Amino acid sequence: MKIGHIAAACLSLALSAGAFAQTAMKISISTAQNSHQGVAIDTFAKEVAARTGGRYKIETFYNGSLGGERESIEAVQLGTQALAFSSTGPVPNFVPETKILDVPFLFRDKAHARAVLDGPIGQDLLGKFDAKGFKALAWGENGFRHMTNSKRDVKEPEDLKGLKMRTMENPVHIAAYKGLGIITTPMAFPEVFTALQQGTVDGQENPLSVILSAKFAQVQKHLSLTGHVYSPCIFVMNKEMFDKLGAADKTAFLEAAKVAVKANRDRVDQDDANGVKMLREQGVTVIENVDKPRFVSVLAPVNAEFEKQFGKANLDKIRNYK
Ligand code: EAX
Repeated sequence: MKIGHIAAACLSLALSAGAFAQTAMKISISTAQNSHQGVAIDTFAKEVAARTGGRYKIETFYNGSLGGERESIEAVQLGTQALAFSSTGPVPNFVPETKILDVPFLFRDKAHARAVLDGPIGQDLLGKFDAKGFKALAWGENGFRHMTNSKRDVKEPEDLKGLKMRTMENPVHIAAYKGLGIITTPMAFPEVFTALQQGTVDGQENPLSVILSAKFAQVQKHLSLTGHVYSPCIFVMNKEMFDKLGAADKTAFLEAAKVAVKANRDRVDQDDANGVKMLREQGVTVIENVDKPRFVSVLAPVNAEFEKQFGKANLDKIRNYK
């Protein structure tokens, strides 16, 4: 072989090695693969691979196998994990501005919440993550949260008095549930099933998507469709890792997150449509006619506190968003 041929062979080898160079990045969720969050990260992984010609491989982890949501977000901030898809439960501990989204009875329905998150208010909040070491790629969805317990039917707030319930590690939730007379026990999600099973807590609250995928029907006999708070999800990425991407790859990651959110929301809609029937078949008593106005009026003092903390004008901006 002539020198020129060897050089050409080396070059083509280098090029093909370059073409196959693959960067692996981890993403995690606390729910099962067969869930609205599993659909989100599976779709994201597929879309990133397709949009970067396989140069980025997103490795997916389910069921809190890399840690609970707070631990995952911490890992993303530190850069020991590239990405996470999480509810906003522990997020205010990192980006306090997001607290406002978890105020009870703030959103009328999912369409309202999605419009706010996809509009200027939500996009502005995504920008607040930058200063904390994150690139927030997109808002996703966990869903409207409902209460379950092992003790009794809950139709009005008075029925909650003295119930010991697991809450997320979210200061807004904790304040509100205390206002409803609940004995609050903040806990990371991977511990919840066992805590319910062993009776450490009587109940918990989560969207139907989570109640179904976590198989809570095995340990909770009463569900009330309280819809007391909308629970967003979010795609977060380590900021340095995002900043290192080329312009086209940045777009690929952002677009992949958008497609993933669509799949995620579609699955929440599907779970909301089928969940009650499925849970009844699994032996859960479902109270659909919850006295919501009563919940809102019992929460009035806590709400006044939130209006002071977040500004009534800011809350109204979300409430009245069209
Ligand atoms: O993100 O911690 C919770 O209750 C969350 O809703 C759940 O892990 C799904």
